[in-house]
Amino acid sequence: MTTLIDLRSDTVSRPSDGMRQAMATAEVGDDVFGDDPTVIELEQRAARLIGKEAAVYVPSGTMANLVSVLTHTHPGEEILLGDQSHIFQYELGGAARLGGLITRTLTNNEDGSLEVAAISAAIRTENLHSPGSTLLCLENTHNRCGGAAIPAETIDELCAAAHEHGLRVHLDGARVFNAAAALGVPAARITRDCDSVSFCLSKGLGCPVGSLVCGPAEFIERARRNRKMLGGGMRQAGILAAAGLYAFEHNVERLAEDHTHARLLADGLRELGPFRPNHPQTNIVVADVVRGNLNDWLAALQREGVLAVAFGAQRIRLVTHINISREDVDDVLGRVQRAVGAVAV
Ligand code: TLP
Repeated sequence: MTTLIDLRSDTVSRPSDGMRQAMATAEVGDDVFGDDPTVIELEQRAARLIGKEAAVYVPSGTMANLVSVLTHTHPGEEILLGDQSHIFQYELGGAARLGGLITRTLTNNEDGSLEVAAISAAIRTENLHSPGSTLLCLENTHNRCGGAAIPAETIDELCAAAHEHGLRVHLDGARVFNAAAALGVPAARITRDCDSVSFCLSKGLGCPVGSLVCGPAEFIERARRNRKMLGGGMRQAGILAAAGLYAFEHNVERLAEDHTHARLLADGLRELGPFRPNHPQTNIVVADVVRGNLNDWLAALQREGVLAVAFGAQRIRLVTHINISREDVDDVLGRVQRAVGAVAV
């Protein structure tokens, strides 16, 4: 029987035995009362790693972004964000629906960055007719831009452009530790000039659940109220937070392996012919299907036991993660080669 190789996302990664053990033995309290020692420790360590004063633990990356956006803004204001950003593409318009915000998109460059000139041109000052722009949202690594790792200096420049006009900056750093590994700098260097940062434990770091919002202590206190309002206050959450502490110890250093695997996968796919893959900097391979139809490919791959997702009209995404070995990559390429025969190309 062929084993399933699941490359739909790094979110599919399963907690290891060691992580489950850490969870099973975690000390807990009631985190809404603020007395779960494991959550407190996770938040303190997260804040230190990201280089901010404080952090708050939330159930998901989507909630982390929404809590951050709500905490920075007031209804009726305008936020600027990339047209390929996760907040704009995949978060169901939460900023507009729950925050009463205008979401104004700027074109993302292929490397996930934005143009400084486009930011300056888009910023509006509040007056009788116009809403004021108050927040810029960035993303690093950039998911829809093929997991691009945006250099710290570029983030600095974008932050400076926003700060010059009084806007604050939120970084969706769901995969910021992948960016740090790819760029060879500490995560805190990348996030240095951002006012708030969210990152996920449940992706490359291999936890079953959880994200953190990091920022100044006063901001995080207000963020806690928004988390509660959204229903994200959890009780004996130390059971979950223990997975995060385990991941900081065991699963950060190894992220570079996932990046090597993604590069090997992209190189192999390129040689096969029907795909035009990116040159992945991190763990996300996006490949344009240049021969055959996307849905036929997804079905043929599934028959071979390889799971991937559609990422555009003729684009496929495959993500490497902690449960994908070097042998799995070779296996995937063999299976894709077999699928070539099944798809009319
Ligand atoms: N991304 C998921 C899908 O929603 C596309 C994935 O499989 O990549 N920011 C970024 C940059 C993300 O990629 C994601 C998840 C989130 C935020 C949201 O995180 P969750 O899924 O925990 O709400």
